Amino acid sequence: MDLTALATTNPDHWRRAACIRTLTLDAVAAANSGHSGMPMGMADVATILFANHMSFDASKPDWPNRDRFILSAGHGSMLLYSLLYLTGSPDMTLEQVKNFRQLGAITAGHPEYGHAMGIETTTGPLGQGIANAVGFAMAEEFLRAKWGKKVIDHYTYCIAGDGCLMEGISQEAIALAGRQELSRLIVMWDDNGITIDGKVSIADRTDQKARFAASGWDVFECDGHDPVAIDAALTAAKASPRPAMIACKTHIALGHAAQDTAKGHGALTDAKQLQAAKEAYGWPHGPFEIPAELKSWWEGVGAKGRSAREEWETRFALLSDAKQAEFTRAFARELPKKLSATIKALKKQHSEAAPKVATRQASQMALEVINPILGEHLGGSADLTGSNNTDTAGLGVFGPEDRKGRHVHYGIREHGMAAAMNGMALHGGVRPYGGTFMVFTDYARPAMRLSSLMGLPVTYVMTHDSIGLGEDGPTHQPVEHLAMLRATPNLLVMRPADAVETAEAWEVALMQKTTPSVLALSRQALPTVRKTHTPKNMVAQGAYVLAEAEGKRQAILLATGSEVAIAMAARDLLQAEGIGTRVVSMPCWEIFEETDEAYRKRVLPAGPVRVAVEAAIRFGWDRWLYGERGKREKSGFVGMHGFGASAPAGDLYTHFGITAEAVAAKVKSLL
Ligand SMILES: Cc1ncc(C[n+]2csc(CCOP(=O)(O)OP(=O)(O)O)c2C)c(N)n1
Ligand SMILES: [Mg+2]
Repeated sequence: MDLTALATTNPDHWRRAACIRTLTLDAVAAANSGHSGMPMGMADVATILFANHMSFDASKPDWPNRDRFILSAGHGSMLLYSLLYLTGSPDMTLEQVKNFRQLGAITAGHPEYGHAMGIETTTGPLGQGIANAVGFAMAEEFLRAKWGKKVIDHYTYCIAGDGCLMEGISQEAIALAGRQELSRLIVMWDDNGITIDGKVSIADRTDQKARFAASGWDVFECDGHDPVAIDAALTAAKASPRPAMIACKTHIALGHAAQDTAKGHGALTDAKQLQAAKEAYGWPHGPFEIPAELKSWWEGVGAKGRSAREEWETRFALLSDAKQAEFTRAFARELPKKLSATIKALKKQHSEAAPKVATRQASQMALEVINPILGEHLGGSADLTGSNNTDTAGLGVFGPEDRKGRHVHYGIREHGMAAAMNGMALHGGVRPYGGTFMVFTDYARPAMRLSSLMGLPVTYVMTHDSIGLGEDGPTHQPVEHLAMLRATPNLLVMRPADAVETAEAWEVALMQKTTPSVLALSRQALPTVRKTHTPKNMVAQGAYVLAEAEGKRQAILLATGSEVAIAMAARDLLQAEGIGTRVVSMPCWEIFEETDEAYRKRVLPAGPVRVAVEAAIRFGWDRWLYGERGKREKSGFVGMHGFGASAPAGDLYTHFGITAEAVAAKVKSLL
């Protein structure tokens, strides 16, 4: 690589890009950890992208119509932090850059959503960012159709590395984007041929350009260090009617002794080599020092979009008051006022009619009344629409054929769906929900974890939530998934017992602004257990007394979802023998845990025998059986102890001993 040629052909550009390279070197050296090579290799691409193409206003990083920039190769976080600092983003001070990777700094090892405006998503788990970007671009298409070009009209740019493209999730994302013809999505691939273990070729020989093309993308390429070529590729990519991938041929750790080697991937901290690299850049300045004229040029880049932003604000102000309020409401994740009354009316109807329906069907009944009111609700399913019951009347199919459609055919791509929903929620103005079988939360898990970590109100409609799904057998029957989901911080796991609780669970999910929800829903029909209407949302209590003991309270049965009806039947058996039995429905542990002690004490008083019943493994139940004033020797569990089996649901419940009789017997053995 002839650095002198690079430096002399476009000297101004060279010095601008060197700002990113040297800040990266200095920050990584100060932290004595981090990843230098990626930002050093992609500095030229990022400089041209921000200077010539990105529409944004650094002084207002949350402007809704800004272009989005997603650094999927999150280990290269110093690229993003440098750009935010240089362009003058208010949160990103030089002090923060100097505190790279330190406790409390917003410059975390990998970019974390919420640490600073301008960090559009949390990246680090490779491949997530590019899949988020697909969701951003889908949200943009939807909102452009809904609000018109004057309100929403922007690009989504993404930098992805070799690692992002090797991860399986990238295939789901790329294929989805191709089918969706997301012409405003532009992915810049950092084609440096290097990963941690060495050359990419030791593990991969994929023709990435052919791969993208095969999925319906337009593919461009450029020398990732030639500003003119980069600019031309970006211009062409923007004009393309399909999603665009630009293969940017780069040198990892450009200008450093570790250039083009795996060593260049990580922390380049050797002082002499660092100095030599700076000399190669023609950079005589001290650590973290950006010469004033360069800083001011970069701040000019940050201010370039100000007029566009102000013009947007003027256009926005011309919308009717109602439209402005509606837009602002949706972006603030507020619910329409009518929603609560609508849910109450549905609950009342269910309590009176007492339908015997699967909760997946009850979920659809709830969506039928929610979706007409909640215009930003964008649903979908990973090829199980008819099973997950995520579609509602007149919703329409979202796609290039109809950008106002509100149900997405994600294809058999659970992981890609979850990551795309994260992107939609991050974009704002959209409330995503998506369905698959509960057992396939495994396939979506890395993105679901990020919903929780980022605090995104995504709703996961997970149907077929136990052995109750029957004949599809143990591959499809979740047993450990509730425990796994309940172990995840900042995730509401709701397992409603009937149509009433399902309507309440939907309301609870929609009330969240910074917490994702999983609705664990049954395939099999369940009787209505809430036959008396209460305007109060009982799922919002987490757990509650569904049926009180008659006579002296000797037992408390704790159950969720489909097993609540079993607990109720067990109560009948026990009461018939004069054993006073209370049934507590526990649709959402996380909320119950958060409610005040006095309420929890009322629901779970000390003394009686406690038996929990849930068609899943026991893990986690001890919290409610022994904790909360319970006693080990007076508690029991009726549920699964291993994987399920293939048979009709009723036979399975008998086979695995999850029956009213078994519950009653367990109680009696403990009395
Ligand atoms: C899902 C996931 N697996 C593994 C890692 C650890 N990791 C971080 S960077 C990296 C190599 C990435 O290679 P590439 O994208 O080519 O980045 P470059 O070395 O070019 O900077 C790996 C394995 C990760 N961050 N995420
Ligand atoms: Mg690489």
